[in-house]
Parts: sequence; structure tokens; C-alpha cells
Amino acid sequence: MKKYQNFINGKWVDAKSGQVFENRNPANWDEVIGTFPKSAKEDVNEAVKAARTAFDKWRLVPAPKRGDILKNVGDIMGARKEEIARTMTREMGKVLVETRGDVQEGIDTAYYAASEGRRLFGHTVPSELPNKFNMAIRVPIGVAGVVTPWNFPMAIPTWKIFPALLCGNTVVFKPASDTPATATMLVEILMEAGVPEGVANIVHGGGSDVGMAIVEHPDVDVISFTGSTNVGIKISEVASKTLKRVSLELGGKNAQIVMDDADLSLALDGVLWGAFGTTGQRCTATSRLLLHEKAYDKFMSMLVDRTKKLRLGDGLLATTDVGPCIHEGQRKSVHSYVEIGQKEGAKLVAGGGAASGNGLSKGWFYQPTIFTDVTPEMRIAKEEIFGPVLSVIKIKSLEEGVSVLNNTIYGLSSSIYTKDINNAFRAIRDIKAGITYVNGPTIGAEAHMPFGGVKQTGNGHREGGWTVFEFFSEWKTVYVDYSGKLQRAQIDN
Ligand code: UN1
Repeated sequence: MKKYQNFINGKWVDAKSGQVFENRNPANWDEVIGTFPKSAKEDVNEAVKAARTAFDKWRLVPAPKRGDILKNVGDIMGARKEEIARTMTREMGKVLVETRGDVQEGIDTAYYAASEGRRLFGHTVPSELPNKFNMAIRVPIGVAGVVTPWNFPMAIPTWKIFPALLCGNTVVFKPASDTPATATMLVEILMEAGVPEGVANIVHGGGSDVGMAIVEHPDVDVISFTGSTNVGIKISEVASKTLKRVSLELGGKNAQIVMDDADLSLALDGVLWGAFGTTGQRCTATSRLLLHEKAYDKFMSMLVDRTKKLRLGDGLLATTDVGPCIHEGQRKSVHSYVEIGQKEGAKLVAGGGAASGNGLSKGWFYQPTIFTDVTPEMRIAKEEIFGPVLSVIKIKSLEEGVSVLNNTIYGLSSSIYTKDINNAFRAIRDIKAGITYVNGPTIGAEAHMPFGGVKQTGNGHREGGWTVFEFFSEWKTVYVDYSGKLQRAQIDN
């Protein structure tokens, strides 16, 4: 069995306590991927010290040179893509085409960040005084704490770490304890690509031991977290004591509207992929279908039929459409929502229980599940389930669809299928979400576009795209007076 370690100040080390935890395959719980250090505050302290020291040199490396290293990172990830994808499927279960896509998102992010090294644009602005020059430039913040989930074990860490490094920050990375092997590969690649010692550090372990120690550490300047809304609120509270900058990407309760004028077979492919891709374990997953009454009967019969044909299994097999839930606790939580839905009076038309059968007996499989007769006030219509459960709500009009779509505390992703351009633009205007897809499912964000949500999905920041470089840098405003005399703004002009 492989024994993994933390990476601190350029060296692979055990947790100071010597304790370890196991990582198992959710499609076959007998298979242990490896053991990982069960770290604590003392390990975080070492990593932060290393990152703090390394920051003094790294911030002075020209941004285009930092970009060149990230270009190498993208190249190495490309060469190791298949190996990383297979490891990822083994440790978190999603099917191989999806884990390949996850790695590709990391590669895209590397090349995008590499090119940003030759931009990182600032502003030059005319001064109100003669012989004076005004500019605002971007400077690094310091040590970045990066805390990431298990559902996108490569893509999400890269969204955070690559822009943080490109901007000149150093990093202390705590990956989800369900996907530490993929995270370790990312750190190996960073080192091989030429990231200097101490600039990127990884500390494995639990959220309350390691994650919170990073968040509360006075020498960590900025935190980027993706995960549940409850943990996000806690992070926000703890980080406020040292007034850290914090970016939070939290829950979602995303909906796909299907209008009566939509291309129904396109909308069907969209909702199947959105609801059951990654076993529904995405913050962008489609967990509500808002279906126009005129398309209802036809669409529902196609949807139930296709859903029942989805093949569950080990994500490494080419015959598998849907992998397992991440662990026992998640499968239990999904099932408890199914029970809640039934008690609330919704009608189960597909799935509704743990899946058993050939090849499924040692994994956390759950049948793709659909509820109809869901009303907007039911808990299954409002709360994030994070599993393969779709709630269907009948709508009479676009206005009703948008209003039901907005009836949640979250606002990450959204989708509308319609051939009517007026419907599409009204939806774009009125939907309260960070992302809206027209004639596409709620999933499928591209690395070079802003990613994030409104309301309790986050705290207003965006990762991905050009916006993430704003998050990981400070503005410094510079005035250069070359008049040779005292010039007083607001007074001498
Ligand atoms: C997430 O749902 O946790 O758009 C991230 C997508 C992916 C990223 C999703 N590119 O679904």
C-alpha cells in the first residue's frame, strides 16, 4: 500500500504526530488507495512558515517567468492526463470521461494563467496636476490558503492555486481528505515544472484540524474555499478575526427550465447530463427541472425511460454511465432526502434507493432518482442534495419558471431550453444566478470565464476567467510627481 506524505518547504514529510488516514475507492471499499498524513495545527504552522519565507523571493520573480513555470505545469499535466484521470476515478468514483475532463480543466487553467503572466494589466490614469503620473498596479497579497472539495479534485485546486501563484503569492493547500492522491500528483507536477521550494505546500487531513488551522493562522493573508455553505459561513467567521480576504464558492440548487417550444431531445440530453453526471455531486448539478405543462407528458416519459437505462458501475469501465456516491455518509444523506420527498408528498417515478447487483455490492451506489409532483416549497425543491436526485416542477409560463427557479437561498448555475429568443433574453435578465446557460445544461463552465454565484452560493467573488486574478492580487496606487515642487491635490489645481 502506498504511503503518501505532506510536502512542506520542498520536502516530503509525515505528520508530526505520525498519524495517518486511509483513502478507499468508493466503487469498491476493499481497495485502499493509500495512507495519508493525518495532520494538525503544528504541521500547518510549518507549512505557513515555509510559504511566508518563500514569498519574499517568489514575489520578485517576474510574472512572465512565473507564467512560464505554469506553462510547464500544463505540459506535464497533459503528458500525465490518463494516469491522473485513472487515479481520480479510483479515489472518487466519477467515470473516466469526466475525470479526463477534470484534468483538462486544470490544463486549460494552467495555460490561461501562463498567458496572464504577460498581462496582469493595471491602469494608467491622467493626473489632475501637471507633471505628475498616476497608475494603479497589481501586487501579490502574500500566503494563500487553499481548501478544496473532492468532486473536482484537479480542476478546483488549479482554479485557485495557479492564479494565486501567477500573481506572486505562495500557497498552503489542504485538499479534501477523500481525494488526497490526485492532489499529491498536482503538487508533484508543480515541483517538476520548477516551482521553488516553499512556494507550494500541501498539508493533508481533516477540515476542522487542518483547514481551520489555515483559516485562523495570522500569517495567512487570503483564503479560497469551495465546499458547503455551512462550512463557508464558519470560515467567514473565523477569517474575520484577522480580516483576511476570503473567496467562498458554496452550495447550489440549480434548475433547468424547459419551455414548450424547446428542442425536447436536446433538453433531455441536457437534463440527464446535468442531473446525473458526476452522480449529481456537483455544485452546478441540475437538481430541479422546471417543465412547461404543454411539454410535460411527452418529456417526462422520455426522461424516465432514459434514466432507467443509465448504467451504474465502476467509473473505470467503459460501460458505466454513473459512478458511486463519494462515501457512506453521502449515500445516507441522499437517501434521507428521498425519504423527506416521499413524506412531503412528491411522487417517486425513478430510482429511490441504494443500487445493488453485479459489481455494485462493495460501492456506495445510489439509483438515479426522479420525483414529480414537487411543489416549490418542498425541502427537496429548495435544499442542496448533492446526489443523483432530480425534482420536477410543472410550470405554466416563463414568468412562473423564473420565479420558481429563483425561489432558493442559492444562485450558482441555471439553464433554459427554448427556441424563442425573447424567452432566452428575458431569462438571462431575470434569473438570479452567477451562470446562465441557454440551450445547454447547468454544468460545463469553461476555465477562462468567471465562475461563481449570487446569494448564499458565495460572497461575491468569482474564480476562473480574468476575475480570479483580481481576487489574488492587491491594487497599489502609485503617484509620481516629476514637477520638482510641492503640488497639493484638490488645492493647487
Ligand atoms: C462544481 O460543480 O463543483 O461547470 C464545479 C462545471 C465544471 C465545474 C463544476 N466545469 O460543471
